[in-house]
Amino acid sequence: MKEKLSKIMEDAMAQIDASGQLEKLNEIRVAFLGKKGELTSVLKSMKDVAPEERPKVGQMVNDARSAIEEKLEQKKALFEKKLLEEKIKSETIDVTLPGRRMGIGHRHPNTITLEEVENIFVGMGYNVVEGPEVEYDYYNFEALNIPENHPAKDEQDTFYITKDILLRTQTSSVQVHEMEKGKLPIRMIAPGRVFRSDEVDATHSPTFHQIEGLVIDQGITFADLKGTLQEFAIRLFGEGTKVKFRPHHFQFTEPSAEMDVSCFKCGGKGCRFCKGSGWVEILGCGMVHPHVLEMSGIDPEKYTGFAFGVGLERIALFKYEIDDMRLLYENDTRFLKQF
Ligand code: 2U9
Repeated sequence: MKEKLSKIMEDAMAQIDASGQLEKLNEIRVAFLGKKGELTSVLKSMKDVAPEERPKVGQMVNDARSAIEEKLEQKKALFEKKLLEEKIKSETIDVTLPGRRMGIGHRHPNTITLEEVENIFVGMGYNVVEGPEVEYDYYNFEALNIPENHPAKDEQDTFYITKDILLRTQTSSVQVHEMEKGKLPIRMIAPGRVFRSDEVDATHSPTFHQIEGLVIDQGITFADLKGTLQEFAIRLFGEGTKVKFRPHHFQFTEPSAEMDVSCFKCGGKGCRFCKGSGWVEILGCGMVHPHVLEMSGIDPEKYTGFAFGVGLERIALFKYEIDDMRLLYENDTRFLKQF
C-alpha cells in the first residue's frame, strides 16, 4: 500500500511538473483527487488493510492528498503569475513613441463669407433672421407677387412635397413671415439654404445658399438702397470698389435692378475673370412692390422698403477665386484648409 501511494505521489508530481497550461492542472486534479481518482480508489480499498494498520494508511493517504494539492496550488500560482506578466507586457504603452496627428477640420469658405456679410449688416443695425426650409407655396410665391401659373414659377424649378408645400426656392419667405408680424420698422437679413431642381455644373447646384435683405420704414427710397449696397460692396471687396446698377425685373420689387461691382481682380480694366467687361454681377435688388407690402398687411401709402438678394456661393467663389462651385460641396480638407 505504501509503495502504491508513493507511486501515485510520484506520478502526480511528475505530471504537475510537466503540465504546460492551467487547464491541464484541472485534469490532473480530477485524475488523482476526484471521486473516481487514484487516491480515492486507495481509500476505497481500505477494507483490505488490516484494522490496526488503517489509521496509519489513512494518514498517509491524507498526507499524499495534501502534498498533491499544495503542489497543484503552487503550479497554479506560477501560471497565473506568468499570465499576469504577459498581460501587463501586452498592455504597456510606450509613452515615448511619437503621437499620431489628428486630422482636424476647417472653416468652410461659405461660413467665412457668411460671417463677413452678417458682420457688415449687423454693424448697420440689421437683425439676422432664419426660417424654415420647407414652406407653403403661399410664402414662397404668392405673397411675393408670383401668382399661380405665372411663368416666373417655372423659372425657379421647384421641388414640391405636396401641391401646397415645397422646399423654398428663395429665403424671401422668411421676410414675409417677418412682415406679417406687423412690427415696423424692419431691418433684417435672411441667410439660408434654398433648393431648385437644377443640374449640377461649375456654377449650378440643386441646393445653394442665399442672403436676402429687407428694409421697411417710412420714407425709404432707392437712394437708401444704393447707399447701403455700395457700402456693403466696399466693405466686402475693399476700398475703391465701384458699383453700378442696371435695370432688371423681379416680381417682388418695382423698380428692380442688378448691381455690378468693379472687377476686384483687374480693378476694372478688363480681364479673363470679368470676361473683359471690368464688371462682375453680384446681386439683385429693388424697391419692395406695393402689392407685396399690402398682402402682408403693410400700408404702401405709409411705408416703403427695399430688398436685395445675393447668392452666398457666388460671392465665396469670387472672393476666393474658386472656379468650380462643386468644390464647395465636397468637403475635401485639402481644398478647405487653403482658406
Ligand atoms: C420680400 C420682398 C422682396 C429679394 C430680392 C433679389 C432681388 C435677387 C437673387 C440673387 C441671386 C436670387 O440667389 S439668387 O439666385 N435674388 O436678385 N432678391 S430682390 O426681394 C424681396 C424679398 C422679400 C418680402
